[in-house]
Amino acid sequence: MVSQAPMQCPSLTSREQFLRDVLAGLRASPKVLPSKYFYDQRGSQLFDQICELPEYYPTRTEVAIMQSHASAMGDLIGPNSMIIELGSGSSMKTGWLLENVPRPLCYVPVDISGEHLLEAADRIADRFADIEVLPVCADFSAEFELPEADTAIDRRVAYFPGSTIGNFRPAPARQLLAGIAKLVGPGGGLLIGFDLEKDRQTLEAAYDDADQVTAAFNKNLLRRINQELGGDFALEQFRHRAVYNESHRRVEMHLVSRVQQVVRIDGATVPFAAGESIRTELSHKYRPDSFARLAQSAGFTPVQLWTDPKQLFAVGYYTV
Ligand code: AVI
Repeated sequence: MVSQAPMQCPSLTSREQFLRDVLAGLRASPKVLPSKYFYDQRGSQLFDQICELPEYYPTRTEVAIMQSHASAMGDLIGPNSMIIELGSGSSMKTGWLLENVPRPLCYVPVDISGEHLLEAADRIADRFADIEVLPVCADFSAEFELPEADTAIDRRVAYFPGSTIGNFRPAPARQLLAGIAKLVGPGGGLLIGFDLEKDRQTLEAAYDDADQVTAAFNKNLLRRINQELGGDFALEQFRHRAVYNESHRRVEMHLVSRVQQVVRIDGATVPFAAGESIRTELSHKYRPDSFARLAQSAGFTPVQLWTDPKQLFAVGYYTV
């Protein structure tokens, strides 16, 4: 059953805020653009395509881990739980978990995109008639209020799949995890997917695929600036670059200017030297122990970790 309470979505980022963020990033040295702006409708479609690419191992590996270990995860979570999925999107990986958590159970998908959220909530409610589904339209990286469940809840468990935590630098990642610890409270849990450190070749191929889907995803940010902010980026004058920065244990995505040029955005001018780059995304990779330290610094205690046979990806359970 999906809650009938009226759902209010916070207003999406305004054009002014988008423009402010873009100009501040392009005036910085080195130039940067926030990766949260990747995900307009086209960007979300391209991201879905990325998840299917042979080079992009994280999605299928995480799904395989969930398929193999959901029963053990469900046992750890236990009955009378509220599962709060952060950035639930289409609730793709949720089924395996919900099938395996003992009842009674309440599921709270949290996403900024109201349309996506309600469709996914309906699908989950149709499939699991005995689960109370309470969608919340919110930006999970900011504070938001949890709904009241009909049945008494023994614990709250946040589910944060997809290695989205890797897109945050260490300090904001710690802050986000500390916010999750506060949300679930004492006795609560966190089931989280994160990407593991590995060889440079595998990592760079995952972010620079042969079919150039990731390149299109990266350049979509410039197309979006053109469309929504009246920019005049010539997309063919920028090259997609993905590089593993080993000292920071992160893959960086860049858009590199092929020539010296000046770009105009809403009356402002942004000069580029030939070869100058805009950094558009960071994707941090962890070792089991480095992630455990991060989680501990945010108030969590590591309970169990599941990985795949090639140790490409990990899903961990932590409690407050
Ligand atoms: C959403 N996030 C976890 C993806 C990642 O792997 O960092 C975004 C992505 N960027 C390029 N490919 C996928």
